[in-house]
Order: sequence, then C-alpha cells, then structure tokens
Amino acid sequence: MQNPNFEYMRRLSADIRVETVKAISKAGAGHIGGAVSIADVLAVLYGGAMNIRPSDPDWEHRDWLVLSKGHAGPGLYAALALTGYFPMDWLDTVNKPGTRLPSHCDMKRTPGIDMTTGSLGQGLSAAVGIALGNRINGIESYVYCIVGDGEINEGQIWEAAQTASHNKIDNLILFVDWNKKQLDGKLEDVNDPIDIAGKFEAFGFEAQTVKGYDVEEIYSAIERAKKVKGKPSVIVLDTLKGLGICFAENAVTCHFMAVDEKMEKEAIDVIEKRYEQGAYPGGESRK
Ligand SMILES: Cc1ncc(C[n+]2csc(CCOP(=O)(O)OP(=O)(O)O)c2C)c(N)n1
Ligand SMILES: [Mg+2]
Repeated sequence: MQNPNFEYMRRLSADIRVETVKAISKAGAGHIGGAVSIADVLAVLYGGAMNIRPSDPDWEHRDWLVLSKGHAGPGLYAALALTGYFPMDWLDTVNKPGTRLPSHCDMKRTPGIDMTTGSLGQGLSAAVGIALGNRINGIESYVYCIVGDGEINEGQIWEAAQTASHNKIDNLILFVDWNKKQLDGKLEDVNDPIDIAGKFEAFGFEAQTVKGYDVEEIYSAIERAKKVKGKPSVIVLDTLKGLGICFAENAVTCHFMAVDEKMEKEAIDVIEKRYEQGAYPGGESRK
C-alpha cells in the first residue's frame, strides 16, 4: 500500500469495537473477548493493507483472510460491514435464526468470509492450501490467517506450520492473537504455549512480535513480512482478551458473555472517550 491512513485505521478499529458490542448486545450474548482483541489487526487489514474489492468479494486476485478462531466472527462481520461488503443492518441479526451472520464464520453464508471456521486448529491448514494453490495458479496475492493463543495447542496447527515451511509458502502471513487467555482461563493456568514466536521460528517461520493494538506497528510488521522470501511469516499480536470493551477487558469471564443495553452504552462511551483522548484502545496514552 502506498500511503497507509493510520487515522482511518484507528477510527475503524474503534468502530469495529462499537459495532461488535452492539451486535452482541442485540444477540443477548456472544464471544466478545476474542472478537475485540483482533479489532486492530482487522482495521489494518480491511483499512488498507489487504488488496480487496468489497463489491466483488470473490475476486480471484484478492488477498484472503482465514479467521481460524471462527468464534470471533462478530468482530470480522463488523469490519466487513464497515468496509462495504454488506449492509450495516445485517449486524442486527448476528446469531439469530435465518441470519447470514452466524456466530462462527461460514463462507457459504457471508460475503467476504473466505473460509468456514470454528473447529479450532483447522484454519491454518486451509490457509496453507489456499496459499499453495494460488502460487501454483500464478496468482500473486497474500493469504492472511488469524489463530488464537489457546488454539495453537491444537496439534494440527504444527502440522500445517511444518507444511508451510517445507513448501516455502511466503505468500502466507499468520497472526497469533496472544491475548493471554483461552476459553475458561489464563494460558498459564490451562496450557501455556510459552515462547510462541520462538516455536514458530523453530518451525521455519520468520517471526515478529508487536503491540497488537497499535495499527502502525501492525502495518509495519506486515510490510516487513511481505519482504520475507522463501519462508512463511508469523506476527504475534501482543493483546489482551476483551481489549477496549471496559466491562470485558482482561476479565476471565469475557470469552462468552451476556451483554445488555446498559453495558453496551457504557462500553461505547468509554471507546469514544479513549478515542478522543488519542489513547490506545485499552486507555494507555499514545503520547
Ligand atoms: C476443536 C475445538 N475444540 C474446542 C472448541 C471450543 N472452543 C471455542 S473457543 C475456545 C478457546 C480458544 O482460545 P483462544 O484460541 O485463545 O481464543 P480467544 O482467546 O482468541 O477467544 C475453545 C476451546 C472449538 N471451537 N474447537
Ligand atoms: Mg486467547
């Protein structure tokens, strides 16, 4: 991308959080913690880093995103709606009967969803296959994939990592949402993957670790990853589960939460206040 618009990306990340909390409040409950910890990377990807055409979601030469942690679907739906893939009012239907926006991602139901996910551990295998297929077909594009830090306990992740490395899949850029928690607890209390970047390096990846809530750092990491030739890249996003949603931030209970209108309003007020203050989503000053 020639001139990344970081101000637009920051606003988009705030809007993704706002729309995610609104959608989950309308649904009554949902996977809010893991949906909002990726709001900033989604804002970078859909706010300019990806080569995409929202009016033509299946464009053959597009960049792809496999959201392997498919339970974070509502965050991605917010990003897709805000960037023109489908009308904003679809977000009111998340996880309701007959919706085109189910709780977990479904490529057959939603424009812009590149892979059906939700069974953790499988998305990276799909992303490797897509990236290899595109290379064989002479399509010059990138395949992005987002996995969770609990999800990488799945053995299939490491089978896929080895295959990506063996095949020198350098059109693959993987993100690990290192939000320090999985379904029912902290990584350190459940099953801690410990040195995530070092582990992927041992599997032949080029690895970086960045502040996963800083759009400029994320963007620069993607630019560096694109220059890596002959091996896949991983970018570990240092985040917090629930980041930016005041009632969910870093709460062990934020994986799947009931959200009502009062909580929704409070969360939106805090998002807007932090945005006006020029703070990071969690409230830390940017200056
Ligand atoms: C194969 C499989 N096992 C279990 C689950 C149930 N499950 C859904 S989310 C989740 C925790 C995932 O943790 P993490 O990858 O850290 O996600 P995040 O913190 O980003 O929400 C689990 C165990 C699942 N979806 N798929
Ligand atoms: Mg996690």
